[in-house]
Amino acid sequence: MRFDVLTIFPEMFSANLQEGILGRAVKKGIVKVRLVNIRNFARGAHKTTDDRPYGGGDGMVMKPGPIYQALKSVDRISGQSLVILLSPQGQTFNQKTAWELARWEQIILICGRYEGVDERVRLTCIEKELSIGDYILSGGEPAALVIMDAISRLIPGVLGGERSNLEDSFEDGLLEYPQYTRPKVFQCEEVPPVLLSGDHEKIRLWRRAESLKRTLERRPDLLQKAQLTPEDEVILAKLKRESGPR
Ligand code: 4FV
Repeated sequence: MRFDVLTIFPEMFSANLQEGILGRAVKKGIVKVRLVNIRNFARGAHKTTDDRPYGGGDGMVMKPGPIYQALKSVDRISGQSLVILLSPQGQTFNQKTAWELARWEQIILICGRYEGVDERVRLTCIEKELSIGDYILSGGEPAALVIMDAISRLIPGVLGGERSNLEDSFEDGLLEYPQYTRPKVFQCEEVPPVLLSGDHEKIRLWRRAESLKRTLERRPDLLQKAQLTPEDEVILAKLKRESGPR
């Protein structure tokens, strides 16, 4: 997977591309990241990348030219690359989108700043628009990092032997079950005995019930979309009986 990131703050990515799972994937060459500084494509002595909005109003808008030229500088893998603008007006990013995007060879991410980008950037450059959530960031860079991290975990070889992403939250549409590690007792709180039993079937059932319980309590909206087995339906019915009318 190759990410090309168009930004006026390339240095905001350095640490994330050296540390953790994403950093290791970059070191292993499984994930390639190219940072393109939009300011290098700005004209004038001050290389301005923003200007005042036509029609008045607060704040500044990113100029279309430097973004357009920066994008033209990227060598695209034909038929295998997708240009994405990060903005609050985009489709909300989730695990399903991450799987869809992980199938591309090259993802080009455009990070807005200020009040956003000139609308003609959308008309001339953008193939997809994504939002990481209904809140306003000061720039698209944090959103680009979120998306690069979530997609990279799905690339074969990125998650070492220590785990697979198949048990992650949302993989099967449910929230993940509670996790425990040593010590057996912490702050007078004991690890659930079933997890110490060595009975893998009992452990599987307990974890599934905990996932369903947590999802029912915290994100009942997810249950509508989740792929539930007949066994899940039995557990869920029991949970609903126990928790009483909502
Ligand atoms: C955002 C989001 C976001 C809006 C104006 C950057 C900011 C500024 N991007 N998901 N939420 N972007 O708030 O992706 O340009």
